[in-house]
Amino acid sequence: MVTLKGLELDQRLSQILHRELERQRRKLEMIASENFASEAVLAAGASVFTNKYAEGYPERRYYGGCEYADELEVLTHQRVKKIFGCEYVNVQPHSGSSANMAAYFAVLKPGDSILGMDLSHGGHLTHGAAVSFSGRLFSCHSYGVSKETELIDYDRLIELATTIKPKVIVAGASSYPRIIDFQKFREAADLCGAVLIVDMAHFAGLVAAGIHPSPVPYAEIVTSTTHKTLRGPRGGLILCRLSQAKAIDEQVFPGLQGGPLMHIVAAKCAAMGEALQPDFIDYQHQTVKNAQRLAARLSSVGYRLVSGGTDTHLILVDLRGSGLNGQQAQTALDLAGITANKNMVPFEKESFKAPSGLRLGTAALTTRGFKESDIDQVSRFIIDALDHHDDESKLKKIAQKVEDFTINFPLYPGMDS
Ligand code: DSN
Repeated sequence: MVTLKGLELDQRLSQILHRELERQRRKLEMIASENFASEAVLAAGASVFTNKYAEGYPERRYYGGCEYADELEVLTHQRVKKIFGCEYVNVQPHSGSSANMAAYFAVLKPGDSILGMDLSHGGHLTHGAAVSFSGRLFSCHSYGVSKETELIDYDRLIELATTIKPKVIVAGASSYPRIIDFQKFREAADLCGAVLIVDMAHFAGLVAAGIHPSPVPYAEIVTSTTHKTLRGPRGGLILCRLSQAKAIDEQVFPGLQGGPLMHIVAAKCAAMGEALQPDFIDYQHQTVKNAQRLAARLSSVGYRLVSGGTDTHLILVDLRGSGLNGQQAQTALDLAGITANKNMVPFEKESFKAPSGLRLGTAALTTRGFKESDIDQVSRFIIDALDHHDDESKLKKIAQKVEDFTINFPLYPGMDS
């Protein structure tokens, strides 16, 4: 049982925490946007900064008693700037969505136009999807990938930029497995005088390790989450040029948020400290090698991968023609102890509730120490589960094998009581 001091008498909550820990330990976590934060990151996030109001910014607070909050926020700034080489950073956004909202509000008025990546081609809800605040407040247009290569169609991007003349172009994606060419985005933005915003949430860890090109030299504003490949707490960041700093700060607070979550800033600080260590670079390289191994193994038995493979931490399997859709695949994998998510694939006509794709990522498994040979075994589990997607008893047997295998990779050993 997980023992958290003070929770001894709260049996119901303790049990939920315990079951979630065991779920994470015993299953294969392959959601491309998830990872396992270190115990240090978890400890900082559960620290006494939970108690502190610190509206404002270092040395410009609206509350007393902020001397250590100031020290913490400044240290976090220093670490982020060292990692990404940016001129300015705001570490207060509660999430990637709120980071994107603040970035838009800093440079746009309601009704202004945005050119972002189509959700079904790999973009994110906040890049202009009709159901998100972005699509509701702004006039949104989208670019996508080429039908032939499934890589971003940069010629079409430039064509759209020159005809639509958006105020903002957004680069970045949630299910695009390839490196993004920021120089091309800069060219498109310069052609129409747009501000370039890059949302690097998925690949921020790869950028930190120098595996993916950095958007910082190209974009006026770069947003990110801190919990994906960056392996920190759930939260957001905004990097920007000094010329945007005032507008960004004003939009985060008081524009969108009140008090920052200083305990989460502490956890971001811990994660950034880890990202500055040499083994973080090894970790990111291994994550990509593992994704490429997974891609090779699934391709070798006939699964079609969008764009043919990956340069990053994720792959997107196109299940059309395989006899099952993304929802069926997700359910079968879940029963087999493998956690992943259904996803749209470019140009598909299916509903987003039962799309044709399956997105798989290797960031979390790599944190647990998985190497390529372990990914070979993971691939066999996935193939076996998809082959037997309608055989519940077989899927349960696979789940037992998954657990026997996965439990050998320690996760939070210090949490055992
Ligand atoms: N929802 C996240 C993902 O899974 O990619 C992006 O914010």
